[in-house]
Amino acid sequence: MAVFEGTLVSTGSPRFAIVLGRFNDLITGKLLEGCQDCLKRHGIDVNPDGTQVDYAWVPGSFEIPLVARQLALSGRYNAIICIGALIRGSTPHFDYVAAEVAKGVAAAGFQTGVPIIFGVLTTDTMQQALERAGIKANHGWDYAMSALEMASLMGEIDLALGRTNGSARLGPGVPVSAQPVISPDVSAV
Ligand code: INI
Repeated sequence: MAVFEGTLVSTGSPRFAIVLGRFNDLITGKLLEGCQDCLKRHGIDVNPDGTQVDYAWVPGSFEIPLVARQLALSGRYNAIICIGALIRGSTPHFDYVAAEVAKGVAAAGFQTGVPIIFGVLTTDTMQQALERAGIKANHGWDYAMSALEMASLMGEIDLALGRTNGSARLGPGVPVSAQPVISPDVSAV
């Protein structure tokens, strides 16, 4: 029998997409910086003009699952990282959005077989969000680590099951236009 375990060292040239909510972009921008820092220090080229990371900005967390699923269906990515920041207000809005984004991100992963990382902060206050987006720690780093590990793990499992050639999980016939989905904001980061 086997033990499957992902590594954090990128073999081959894995591709990632990062889906980001603009809502509370003071927070999501900082999470993105942490995420990019981690990917870069693990040998990933995070340049939006490069070949390894594409970026998609959405209005708010509620829109994240749809775009993550669409990107996953392309067959182009080894993992997708979803970044959002939900901060509780004085109405139930937060709860509705939080529930849907969590379910939607999970469903997108199940439906497509692509690891989709849930990097949506849900906090009661802006202070709590700031603490998790750079003041005390930056969870963007953790999201990137999870993406690296899951991309590697899925490649390893595929290889063992004889599905594909492992690290190149995505075979030929990648259907998407080769153009990355880029918002102008990202190139300034
Ligand atoms: N979206 C967020 O990402 N964070 C929030 O805190 C938030 N709040 O509080 O309203 C939020 N709302 C917008 C929502 O995600 C959708 O973009 C909007 O409802 C349009 O569908």
